[in-house]
Amino acid sequence: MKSYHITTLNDFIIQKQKDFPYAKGELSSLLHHIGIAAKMVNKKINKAGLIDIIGRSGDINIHGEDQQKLDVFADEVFISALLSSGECCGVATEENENEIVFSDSFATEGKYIVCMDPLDGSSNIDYNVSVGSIFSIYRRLTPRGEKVRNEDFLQAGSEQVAAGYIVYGSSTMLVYSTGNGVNGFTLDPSIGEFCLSHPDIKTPKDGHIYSVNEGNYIHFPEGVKKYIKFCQEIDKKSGRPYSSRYIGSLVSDFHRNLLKGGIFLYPENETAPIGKLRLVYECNPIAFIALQAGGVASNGTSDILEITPKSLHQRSPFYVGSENMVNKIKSFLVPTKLTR
Ligand code: AHM
Ligand code: MG
Repeated sequence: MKSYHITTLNDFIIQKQKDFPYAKGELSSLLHHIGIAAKMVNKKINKAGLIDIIGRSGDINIHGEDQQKLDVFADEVFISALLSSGECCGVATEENENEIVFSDSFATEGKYIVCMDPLDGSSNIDYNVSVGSIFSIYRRLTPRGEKVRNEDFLQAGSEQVAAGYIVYGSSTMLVYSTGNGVNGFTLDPSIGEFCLSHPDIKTPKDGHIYSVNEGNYIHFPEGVKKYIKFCQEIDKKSGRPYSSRYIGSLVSDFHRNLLKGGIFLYPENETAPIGKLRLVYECNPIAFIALQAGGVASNGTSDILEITPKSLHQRSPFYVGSENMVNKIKSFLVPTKLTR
């Protein structure tokens, strides 16, 4: 008989909770609420071409960039979902200069803080290109019952309890890890549920894809230029150079490379001297997923997860993906760093 069994995100979260006998379901509830918010954002993104939502909201965010209407919507939806979970006592997002501290008595008891990029790659929305949401969950440092402080949000990425992303692509997927492997769920729009589609994702040790904004080539450090030239040489095994693939949407570029094998790099360059991507809510959660899937993430000299952030919106160079590829670029970067 044909089996109709599916495992939904919620089934999976509950099954996993049973693996931890002392778990009280707080993290499960938080993940469940992130899943709900993701469905709301997904619905809005799907309608972006149909209703008058495409385009700029007219506001400039704290980084001086135009805010898209969907940026604002996604920010509000995720923050409300996290507040109503009752398990989260504060949130830091790309769209807000300072952390948002939940002050009602219910939320101040929450055990977790969340750092998020609610809608990454949003400049792509007008052109129907995939975008994503990225999240990172930490245990609070301040005692429960008190208001959380800035330092709660400035923990090294190695302290993450869970992290994940949603990619709003040709289908919508939620990928997350609680530190025990990586699992991916595809949204079935007919039933409105994320269904387990990619259990226990392992990224290939090696790959043939490099993802970088090559338009910045002349501004890159010498080591990065040399690595790009290396990628363009004939690979002995395949008989062809590596493939260059760059969407310009971190979640989508990373997701493809996670499944196929590859490297994503956003180095420091003359126009972005410390890199572009944000350590706390872009690099750290993506690095957590990469490591859980068997990959590597570095800023060129240090493991991303070992860096203690000094500020919420700190930027970092970012090299992430298949182990052999990231190690290869690091071997190009080291001598360059020493001589610069
Ligand atoms: P955003 O957070 O303002 O959307 O910017 C982050 C995005 C990433 O998704 C992507 O990897 C990168 O910026 C692309 O930058 P560039 O256009 O400089 O290549
Ligand atoms: Mg972003």
